[in-house]
Amino acid sequence: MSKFPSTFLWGGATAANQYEGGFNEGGKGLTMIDVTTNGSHTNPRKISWRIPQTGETGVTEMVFGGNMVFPEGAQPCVLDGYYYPSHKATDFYHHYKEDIALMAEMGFRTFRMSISWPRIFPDLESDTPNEEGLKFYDDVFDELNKYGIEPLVTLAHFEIPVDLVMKYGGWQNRKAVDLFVKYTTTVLNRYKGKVKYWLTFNEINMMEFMQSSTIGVLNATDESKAQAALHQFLASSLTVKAAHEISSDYQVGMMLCYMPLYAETCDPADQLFVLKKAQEQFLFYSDVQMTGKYPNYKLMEYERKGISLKTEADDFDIIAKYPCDFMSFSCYGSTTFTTHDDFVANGGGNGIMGKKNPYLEANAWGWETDPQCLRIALNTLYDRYHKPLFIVENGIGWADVLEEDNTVHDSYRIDYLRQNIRAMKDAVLIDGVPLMGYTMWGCIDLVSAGTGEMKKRYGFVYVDMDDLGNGSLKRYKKDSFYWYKKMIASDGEDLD
Ligand code: BGP
Repeated sequence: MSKFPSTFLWGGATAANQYEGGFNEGGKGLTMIDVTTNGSHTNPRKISWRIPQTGETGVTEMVFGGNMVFPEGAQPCVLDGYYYPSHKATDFYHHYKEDIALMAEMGFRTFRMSISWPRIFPDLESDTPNEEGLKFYDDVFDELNKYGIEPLVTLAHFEIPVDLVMKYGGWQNRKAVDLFVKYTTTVLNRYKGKVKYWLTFNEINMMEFMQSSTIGVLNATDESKAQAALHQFLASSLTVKAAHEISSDYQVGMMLCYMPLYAETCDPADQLFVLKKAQEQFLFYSDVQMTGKYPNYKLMEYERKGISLKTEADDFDIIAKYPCDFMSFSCYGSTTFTTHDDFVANGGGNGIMGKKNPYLEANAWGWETDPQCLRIALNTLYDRYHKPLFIVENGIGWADVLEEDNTVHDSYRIDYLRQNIRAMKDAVLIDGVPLMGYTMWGCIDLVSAGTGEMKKRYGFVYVDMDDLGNGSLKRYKKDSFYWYKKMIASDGEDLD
């Protein structure tokens, strides 16, 4: 047998904050990404702010793996003179019909997208959702259903409302749980019959590396991160509960940023280091969301650090009773660590920085591609949780070139996909891992989350737009478009 089952959900993935645009249309409220400027591989994105009392304005760098310090009283806001890529993004808001037709042409069976929370509740406190926002997603789901494409909907993908951050201090405040569950219950009720698959928090563990757009805790500490994590676990479990009550068709997944971690040497110290890293920054989040239980290693860590979680009586029961139905994850490559003196974090990757792996190649942003990462990831995660898996992000960013005849020859992307899908196939057809589907990240070109650039492109479809938002927004099919279409039509058999 060399084919995937015909029910396998092939598709592509996007997120509102990088793709949707229309940031001030249809009554949408502001998110933290809407006040985040563009940047590059070497120049970090920045969050702009104003101090209302003094009128002083400025920007603070978004630092991966570190905290951001804002001046006293600073309020994130949009300022003149800066470029904010999310405002237009690649304008799914006005192009959804054209884009969905392109997805259908490739044979997509699923499309991962996110709902922007402040498009539904621009006023977080209100009990009345924004009908125009609800209607937009109704139209999108109807369009997908017209082609038999199953929506896979992320409820929170870096679309954190500015009000949540400024009024409540983000997810460290328990109030975030109620506000979020009000929003998720609203959309779960509204889209019953149109959507089956939901994801709660995109890359929930990304709060380890980047806090402003995930938990909205500016200047986070270990304690506030721990509290925010508890609140997101609770909100996720309450969403699972609501989903199951609303429709027996609903399946709710968690979403982890995952990558195999390698020890550089067979020195036991390196091996232990990698094991602890994997627990602390990755598997803790899936351990809780998939098993419903806080692992001992984390509880002991909290004790050592003097962190005591503020909880209410039923919190741990709720988390235990409503774990996620399936596990989804992103995986772009792997990361290598060593404890040896010469360790330098010179290898790039999604959030976590390790050491360059001499066996692997990297793209222009330093992200190493690893032809075996999906097979290793799928086996590791299935061995740990024994629940169905879904790969909801995988792909390669590249500075694609649109030729004069409007073609894009992205053979590097085809090579990447061929290798990655082959490894995924081995995990499914040789190792027997139950996998629901595969959605390639950024199927239509969109803005990079890390750098805010357009030139770090992932798509099967090129969108004419540059790093400063200039361009016609016209769509062009790349060579990989035809490759993916052929591959899906053969149920993954034809990888040539
Ligand atoms: C993941 C995010 C996505 C996406 C992707 C690629 O962490 O979930 O939103 O952006 O990484 O990263 P980048 O856009 O920085 O290349």
